[in-house]
Amino acid sequence: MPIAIPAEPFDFAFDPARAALIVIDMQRDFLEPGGFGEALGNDVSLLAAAIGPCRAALDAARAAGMLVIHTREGHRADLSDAPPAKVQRSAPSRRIGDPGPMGRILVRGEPGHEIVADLAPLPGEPVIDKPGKGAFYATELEPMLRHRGIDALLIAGVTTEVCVHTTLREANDRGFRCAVLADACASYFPEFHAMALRMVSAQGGIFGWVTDTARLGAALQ
Ligand code: TIU
Repeated sequence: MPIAIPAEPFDFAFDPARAALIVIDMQRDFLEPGGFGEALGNDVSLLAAAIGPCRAALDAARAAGMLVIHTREGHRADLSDAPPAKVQRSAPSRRIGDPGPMGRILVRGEPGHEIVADLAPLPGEPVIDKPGKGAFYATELEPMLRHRGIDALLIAGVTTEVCVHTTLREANDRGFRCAVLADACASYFPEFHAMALRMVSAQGGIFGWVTDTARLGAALQ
């Protein structure tokens, strides 16, 4: 049954049976000290605010029987899928692949690459490992959504202006209708978070809709 969630710039209508919640990169590497985010010079504590709302979104989506997909940014141990230009620009303190307190930075299989414990995927929930900022680039995400008849996405995670926005833009160009859950996203730059959200819903919803976990939870009950 289609439902409508209050959102900006206007109600976001979707059928939960044809929608997915995508939780982007809620990994220790971005949220905890000693990982990729801190190596880039960021205060990682700024991202903690998104954990509770992500959990609320997961609880609501799971209870409604919606498809839930998690993503992780990271690279093969030999860095063969890491563009040199990306590795070179990751060097303020430690580079991608360098050893750190949570293992090698942004490398698959290392402790830092894991999703934070509160948001751990449940058995059967797909986890997309992606080498880029967008979740569609060089991954199986698009066929996974098409095969299940998904046409609407609810997007949460970090960071708002980097991996959330890149994924949203990729999804929008592929014809998916997307709503960003504002409180379930966060940035190392609060002003970027605010402006990234405004960019989504401006111009009549140029990239999609903006809503929040309270409005999602109420609509799914
Ligand atoms: N640096 C930053 O803001 N973000 C990333 O590098 N990746 C994600 O957003 N996941």
